[in-house]
Amino acid sequence: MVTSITFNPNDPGRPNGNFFALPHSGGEGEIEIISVPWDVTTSYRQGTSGGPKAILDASLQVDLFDSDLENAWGMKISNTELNLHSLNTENRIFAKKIIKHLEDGGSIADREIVYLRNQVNQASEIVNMMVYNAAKSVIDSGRIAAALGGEHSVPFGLIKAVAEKYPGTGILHIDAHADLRCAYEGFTYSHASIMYNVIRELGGISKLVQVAVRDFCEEEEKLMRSSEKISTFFDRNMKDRQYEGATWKSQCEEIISHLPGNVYISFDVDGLCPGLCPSTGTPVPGGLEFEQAMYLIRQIVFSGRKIVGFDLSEVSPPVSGDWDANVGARILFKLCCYTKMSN
Ligand SMILES: [Mn+2]
Repeated sequence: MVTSITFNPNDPGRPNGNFFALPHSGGEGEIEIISVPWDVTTSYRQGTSGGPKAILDASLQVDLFDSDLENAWGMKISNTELNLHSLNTENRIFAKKIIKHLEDGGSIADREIVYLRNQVNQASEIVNMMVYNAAKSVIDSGRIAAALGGEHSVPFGLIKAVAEKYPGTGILHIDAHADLRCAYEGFTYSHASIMYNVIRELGGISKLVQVAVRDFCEEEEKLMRSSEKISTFFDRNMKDRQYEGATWKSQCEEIISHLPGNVYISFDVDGLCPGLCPSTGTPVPGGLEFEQAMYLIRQIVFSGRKIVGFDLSEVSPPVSGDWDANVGARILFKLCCYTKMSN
C-alpha cells in the first residue's frame, strides 16, 4: 500500500485500490464515491455496469496537478462498491425479455410480463435503498457522497439522502435526455425516468435545471413547459444563441441564476458530445465540449454556491481501448476538485 510518506504526486499512478491512486486509504474520505454497477433498465446498449471498474482503472492516468485546486492530490477520496453483481445479472435477463417482447409486438403471456416487471421494479427499489443507506451514513457524518454508475437510475437514493439533509437543494442536470418519463418500458425506476421520480417523490428538491437536453418525447416536453420547478436549457437553443453571438459565460450566468445556494450535480456523460462517450448507452449528436461543461461547473463554485453531492452515470467501457473511461475519470476528478473547492 502506498502511503503519504512515499507518495510523490509527480509519479505515474500506482494501483492501490483508490481512485486516481491517491495516497489516502483506509478510513473515511471527505468525499465518498459509491460505485453502483447497475444497468438493468438500459434500453439501447448495455455495459454501463462496467463503468465504475473501468473508471477506477483509467483514473490512474489522470495527472494530479489541478489548475483550480492547489494540492489536489491531498484530497481524501474513499470508495464503497455496492455488491450488485448477481442482482444485476439476474434482472438484466428479465428486463431484456420484456424489451424484446415490446420490440416483437408481444410474444410473451401478459401474466409473465407482469411477473418480470415486478421483479425488475422490486430489484430497482432494493438498489435505491442500498444507495440511500450508503449515502445517508456518509452525509450524516458531515462528508460528501457521490454516486458512480451504472445507468442514470442509480443516484435516486443519493439524491433522496441529499434532499433530506439539505432541503431546498437544486439539481444541475447535464444530459442529452430529459429523463422525465413516467416509467419507461414499464420500469418505474428506469434510467429514462430518474428526474421524473426525483421531482415527483423528493419534496426536498426545489429546482431542476437541465442543460444540453436534445432528445425527449412529447410528454416530457409538456412537463418541462408546465412545471415551475424545471428549467431546461436545450442544446439547440444554446447553440443558436452561441452562433448569434451570445458568449458561453453569459449563458452560464443565466443557467446558474436558476439554481439555489445548495447544488447537486447529476452528470450523465451523454450530455457531452458523443465523441467523448462513444460507447454510452444512448448517444445523441450535439452536446457540450468537455471544457464547456467544466467552465459551467466552475462558475457555480465561483458564484459562491455549494456542491452538496453529485453523480456521474452512463459511462460504458468501450469494446476495445479505454477512451470512454478515460474521459469519465477526468470528469470524476474535476467533480471532486470543484466539490472540495465549494465546501
Ligand atoms: Mn442521458
